[in-house]
Amino acid sequence: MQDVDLDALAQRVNEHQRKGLAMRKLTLEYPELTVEQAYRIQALAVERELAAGDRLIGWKMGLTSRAKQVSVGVDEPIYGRLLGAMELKTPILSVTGLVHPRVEPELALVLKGRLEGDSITPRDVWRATECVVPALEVIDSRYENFSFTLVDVVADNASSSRFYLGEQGFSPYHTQWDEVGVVVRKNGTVVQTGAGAAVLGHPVRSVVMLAQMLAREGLALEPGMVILTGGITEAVSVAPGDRLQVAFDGLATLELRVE
Ligand code: 0L1
Ligand code: MG
Repeated sequence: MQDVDLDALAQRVNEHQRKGLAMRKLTLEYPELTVEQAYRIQALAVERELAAGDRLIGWKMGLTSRAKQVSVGVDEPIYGRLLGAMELKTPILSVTGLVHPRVEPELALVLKGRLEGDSITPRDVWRATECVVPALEVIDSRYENFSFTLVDVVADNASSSRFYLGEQGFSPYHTQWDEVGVVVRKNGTVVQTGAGAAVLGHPVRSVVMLAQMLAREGLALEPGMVILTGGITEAVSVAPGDRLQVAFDGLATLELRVE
């Protein structure tokens, strides 16, 4: 087993996240890094932001679709941490400080109750949910060419970068979330389509799984937190000048301007 200074790696990841600089995969240098160590690097990198004044406001689940899992060669989703500074208050994305941003439509849950433990059920999730919100996640891998292993991407906070929550929240009982259809248009052309079922069969399962994964670390989902449940379609690359129009059938259409 290689001797690894996890704090030094967290500092490296954090600096690249802050500056929006691409870096080589950690696993090229440390091929024996484990997923557990990668989550530790993620936590240590985020702690640097918290020490600098940011706030943990939620969690994201990533690699929740079979297609994404296959592309990274894994069977299980991953999670990342959402910070206050990541939230776009208006649907305008500046690519300054980003490496190679991509946008994906998601359903976000805003919690009003606490979820803790490995025996959480979908019913527990709904009871603890204030509302469901159509959302856009901007992912941005800090690795060269958006290429990484599971360990690398976990260490890089599951490619977390920015997110935007639509203005209208919906009751958790408003509709069948697995059946919500989504159409993504880029500059007027349809580039992706999908349905809520792309997220582990039903987005609520993503939150159940997140609670289970966090329970292993002694962590819980707290009231007020935002949970990004996972991409409903493949992520779409964006560049300055692009306009995305993302229609969540029967709910809302979100428009994102990229600058
Ligand atoms: O939110 C996501 O599903 C992204 C997880 C990390 C993989 C990627 O960057 O594509
Ligand atoms: Mg995502």
